[in-house]
Amino acid sequence: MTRGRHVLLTMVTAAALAAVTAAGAGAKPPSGTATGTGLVFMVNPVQSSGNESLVDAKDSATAVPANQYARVPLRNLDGSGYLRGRWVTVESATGTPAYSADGTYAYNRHDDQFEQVMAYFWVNQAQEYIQSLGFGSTLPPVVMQPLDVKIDQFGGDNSYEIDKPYRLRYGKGGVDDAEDAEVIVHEYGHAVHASQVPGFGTSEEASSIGEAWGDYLAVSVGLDAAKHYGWPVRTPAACVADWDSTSYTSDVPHCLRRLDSNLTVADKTGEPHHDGMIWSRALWDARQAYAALGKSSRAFDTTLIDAQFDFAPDTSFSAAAAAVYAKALARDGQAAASAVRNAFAARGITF
Ligand SMILES: [Ca+2]
Ligand SMILES: [Ca+2]
Ligand SMILES: [Ca+2]
Ligand SMILES: [Zn+2]
Repeated sequence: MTRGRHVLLTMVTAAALAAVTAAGAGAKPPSGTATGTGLVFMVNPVQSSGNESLVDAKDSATAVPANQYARVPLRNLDGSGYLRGRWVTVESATGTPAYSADGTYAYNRHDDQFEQVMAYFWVNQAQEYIQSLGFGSTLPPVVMQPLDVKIDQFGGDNSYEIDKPYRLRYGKGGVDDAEDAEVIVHEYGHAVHASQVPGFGTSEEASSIGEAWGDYLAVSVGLDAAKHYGWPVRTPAACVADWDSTSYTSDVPHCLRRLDSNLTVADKTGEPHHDGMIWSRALWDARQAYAALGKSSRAFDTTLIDAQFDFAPDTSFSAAAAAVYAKALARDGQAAASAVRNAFAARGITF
């Protein structure tokens, strides 16, 4: 099911991140800062249409109906005409870089520039979501720097984050990875952890938490955007990468992974993408439990991200769960904290 995806992941070095963060801190936006518009998928076209029969058809423009694109604002552009801005800088090793003198970036999926627009919009969206929770204002910043994003025709069906230079790379195997916002934001999730805890992910359980968090953030940012823009969600909310996974899954609904598996620690295999589904299910359950208590998913996400600052680079599930519990208790009260404890306990994670 995981097909080796993201196995090339390594982490940002603390020094590299600190250097870029310091350079970006306090810098004023350039005078040409502008909001453009672009066409993007509404997370992904399987999720927005509910049509599990959509196929890549060799990147054909007509494989996805025109009504599965949405016109969105592209915020925080630097005014250069390229997809460069405060929170993301798009590079492409495939095709001409998107350029617009009037801020309009309307491409279809067959155009190399479409993935560039997707990457710009969704990385910016993820950073804006995290900031909307208070990170970078009332809470410490998370990433908060222009991230280099490269769209790369390197053949495999894989995307990853690398540390020299600090950037995200999206491959073009099967459905182009950057045609699915859940793949884009999953990778951004690794940058989040690297920003919060330099070197995060040195134990198998920490790596699993990294994969789980990427999946969870991808779904959470996508659902938040869908709510904000009024986009339909016609596949199970817990399904990750509904569109990218059509290239390599036969079961319907197509999902790279899900947040609602029944895995527990008894099912561990030692493979982080697999074992991450233990952790992501606990996050998903805690999110629902917050809702049952009248607390928002934003409240849970704030608590979760804040707790992640306290994770050791080589954390165990147990120690990380205890950190989430402590943060929930401090921020949201005993009932919320107990719900968090129960969600982890149901996965066999106790502390
Ligand atoms: Ca494409
Ligand atoms: Ca792909
Ligand atoms: Ca999805
Ligand atoms: Zn990953």
